[in-house]
Amino acid sequence: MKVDSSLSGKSLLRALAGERLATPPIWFMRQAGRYLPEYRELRRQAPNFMDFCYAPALATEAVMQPLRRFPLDAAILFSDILVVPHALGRDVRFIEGEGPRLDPLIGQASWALGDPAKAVERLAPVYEAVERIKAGLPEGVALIGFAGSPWTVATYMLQGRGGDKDDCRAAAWAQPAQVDALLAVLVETTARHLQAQAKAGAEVLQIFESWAEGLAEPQFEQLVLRPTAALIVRLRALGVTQPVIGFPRGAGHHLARYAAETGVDALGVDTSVPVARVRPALPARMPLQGNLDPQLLVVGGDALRAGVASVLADFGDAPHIFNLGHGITPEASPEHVTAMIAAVRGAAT
Ligand code: 1CP
Repeated sequence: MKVDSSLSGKSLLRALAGERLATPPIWFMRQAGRYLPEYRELRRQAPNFMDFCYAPALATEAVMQPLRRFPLDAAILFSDILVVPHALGRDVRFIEGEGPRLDPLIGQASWALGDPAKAVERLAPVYEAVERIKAGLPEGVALIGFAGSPWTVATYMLQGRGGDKDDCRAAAWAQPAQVDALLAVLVETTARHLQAQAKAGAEVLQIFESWAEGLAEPQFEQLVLRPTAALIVRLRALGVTQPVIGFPRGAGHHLARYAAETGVDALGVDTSVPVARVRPALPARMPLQGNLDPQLLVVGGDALRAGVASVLADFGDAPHIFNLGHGITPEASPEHVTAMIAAVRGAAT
């Protein structure tokens, strides 16, 4: 990791370099999205969500929308984790009100995928969006690139949709070598995808391991720890120096192993993690990101202010990046986001 805080006034980069700031940098997962009326309006310009993701001008505008409303310290690329399977030749569709649909690999004789280098060529519009966003960012705002982890992306490819991961775990128990081969292709493609985002201007990279939950330890090792560690080794071999935030949602008792064994530079923690109690088991001074319950942005008021205070107290004197414990929901109110940011900044120590 190469983060020299003296070279940058960006608070996110300073926190990732290990500084504990009086006011933590603030951004939040899914900060561009459906809770914003201007996003819903913009989204109508490309009814097919994948087309929206591949339109650099639309993706750039989606990133800028929350920055106009809120004094945030970071922007995240507008894209989706499922552009990777799409670029590898899988059919990816989004059904209104239901979510993504892919042709499931489970049940197919061959799991052959396209070539990682070619896949990344197909993702050129994503990197063009990164360049445009970077050029238009307000001063002090850091740009985060992202990808899904190999396992999380594999779950959508295996079962063709979201929902519980029972079939995916069964496939991994039944056909471990075939699942390993799938994960290896995703490691290579994802490393190149993140490298290209870094080259185009992303200053931080986040890996979304949204489906770390419910895994027995041997499967956590096979499906999460080993592929993530391989991904980060590969990224560094490709010359990528940007800090990496890992977000293993639902990792539970495996969280400390994830922090210690994958090579991530910072750890995103979900809402269920009692940070003060878990912290002694984590690498000393590892920057932590999280973890306000997104439902508090639906509720607002005193509950929201108390929730912010409780998160700030819980993270104590660790280098902290304020965030939600998962993505903001479409039901959240933008006014509550303003109140959340005011509460974080007002509580500066
Ligand atoms: O109609 C729409 O506008 C589609 C809604 C939407 C949006 C706004 C989807 C479909 N993806 C996105 C953008 C997105 N996805 C971003 C950039 C926006 C931002 O953060 O500001 C990011 C980082 C993601 C990442 C993503 N996509 C994850 C990991 C984060 C998480 O929430 O756990 C996952 C699991 C996906 C898959 C996906 N894409 C979209 C949906 C509804 C889903 C979840 C499907 C499911 O239920 O499992």
